[in-house]
Amino acid sequence: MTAQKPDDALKTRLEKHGQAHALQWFDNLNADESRRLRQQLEQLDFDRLDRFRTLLKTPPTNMSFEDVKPAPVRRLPLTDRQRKFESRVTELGRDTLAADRTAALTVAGGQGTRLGYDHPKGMYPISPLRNKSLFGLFAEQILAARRRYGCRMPWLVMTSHTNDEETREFFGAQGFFGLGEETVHFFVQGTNPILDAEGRLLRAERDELLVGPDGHGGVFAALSRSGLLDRLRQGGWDLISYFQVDNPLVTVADPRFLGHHVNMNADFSCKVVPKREPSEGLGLAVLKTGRPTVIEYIDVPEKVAGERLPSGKLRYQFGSIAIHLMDVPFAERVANLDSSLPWHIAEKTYRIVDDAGRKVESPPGGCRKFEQFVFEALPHAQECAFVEVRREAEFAPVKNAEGDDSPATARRLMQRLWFEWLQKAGADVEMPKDFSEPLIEISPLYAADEEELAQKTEADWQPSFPLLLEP
Ligand code: UD2
Repeated sequence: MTAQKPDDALKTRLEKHGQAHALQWFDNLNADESRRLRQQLEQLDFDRLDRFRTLLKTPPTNMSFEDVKPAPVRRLPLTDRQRKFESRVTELGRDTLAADRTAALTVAGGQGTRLGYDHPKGMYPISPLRNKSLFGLFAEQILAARRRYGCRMPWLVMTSHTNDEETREFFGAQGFFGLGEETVHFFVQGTNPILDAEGRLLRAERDELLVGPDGHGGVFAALSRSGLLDRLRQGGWDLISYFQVDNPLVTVADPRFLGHHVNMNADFSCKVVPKREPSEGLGLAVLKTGRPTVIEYIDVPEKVAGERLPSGKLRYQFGSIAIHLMDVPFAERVANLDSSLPWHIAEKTYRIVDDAGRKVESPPGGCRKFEQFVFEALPHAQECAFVEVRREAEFAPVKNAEGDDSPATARRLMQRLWFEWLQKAGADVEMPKDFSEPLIEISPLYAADEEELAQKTEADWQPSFPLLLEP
């Protein structure tokens, strides 16, 4: 077989778009390799590539904060009157769940580099006693919601080119966690070429371009491309409960959040918590030129992030924990926008194949990855409910192998919450000081929240530990 070099049309395109160096990659390839590489180059979106190259040449501008104000937030209730209002809103959320309008969506396409786990992050065994995976815990919540509210709640799982196959195999091996295979829908997010600092294409292998997932903001295009937006519409689901794969404490079917979203006629909503310190890695909930917006923490100057009110509280207090509700028509609108969401550039290090065909490590931070963020769809929303939630009850991110935001901190937070539930249910237990030995686990199928646990618990119950509550 003769090697397939780029034809004249592709050659001209590569030269015109500053990628002539890719032509020399073909010099030492066999027929199969050159076909593979040629196909990838032919499928490139050269307009987008040009946009990336322009972005690399454009010096970053500091965002203006003159037109930025803290966002109005639906706060946790403190007074009886507020509590009454919250219960009415929560009731509305329960009705919404019972009306079978909601689908669950997990973004699980990230590369999980910081955790150092060599599989899709959702497979990570996180629960303290049963070692259930993140996916397994979400599945139990979805099953529990289906039973409680009598709804069908499909589950949409966004994967990426690197972890799609393994994710599907895992679900298969776990029997789809009893959810029914036909109710779980995988869809693969898009990829972008990863470039060097000068905007040149790079190779991961001799016959393979270096590409990376396009960020969780790729969810809109991927949902549309996969036909899932149409399926949701046809199935009568017009609301999406969106969450990240890295938070085992997320409440997938949260009536209070849904209630606020529906009550405000919002089309994209965000859960927020007060930031622990100005530098905490949470996007800031703000109004920019009067429009609800989340600004990623790295884009917020220290001075703004640290600004304090006379009370000592941060002026920009609320950060997004990346749990959203979005309307299906809103997702359709964003997927069909003429101009794309903004692109963010991350500086990364990868194993690459250099122009001479050798496998080498790129210069540290020498590769440029282009990503979109889901929350940057917010300015396209008509209305947004920023809803404050208790951090300890809803946010246990698993990002790093050790230290902060690690499996160890997440397990501690989960167990602390379950102990609180026990205490509120009247059980005679003290909060342990130390969770180095696993002590407790409550399956969402046994009790999905403290009220459900209270219904199943006798006052003065003296449980023994380790305590596993499952159906
Ligand atoms: C995200 C938010 C941050 C805060 C924090 C809470 C961004 C940019 N920042 O920070 O404001 O809310 O979460 O934990 O999002 N993912 C994909 N495809 C991709 C990239 C990511 O599916 O191409 C998924 C990934 O699998 C994970 C989630 O998105 O579930 C978050 O990704 P991350 O770890 O990059 O976000 P992080 O920690 O920088």
